[in-house]
Amino acid sequence: MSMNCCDNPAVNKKQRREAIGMEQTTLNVQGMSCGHCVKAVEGSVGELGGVHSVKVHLEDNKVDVKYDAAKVTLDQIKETIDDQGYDVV
Ligand SMILES: [Cu+2]
Repeated sequence: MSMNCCDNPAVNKKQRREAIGMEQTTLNVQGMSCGHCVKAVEGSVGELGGVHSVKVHLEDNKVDVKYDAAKVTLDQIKETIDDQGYDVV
């Protein structure tokens, strides 16, 4: 009888759960024009629980967000950007 000793089901299950929960999206955001805007958006969104990373592309009016969909919703992220005074298209 052979044992598959390296296949730890607990570890695999955890990895699978994390992979499923992590979402990546790119938002179109109007009104960002300088480094202050970048800091305002990245700072406020980055402070949300469940947001893994946020990156503003100023010249493209785009914001890349990686987040855990189990902890934060896309609507909450959009609302946070809106609260900073920018328009999510
Ligand atoms: Cu600015």
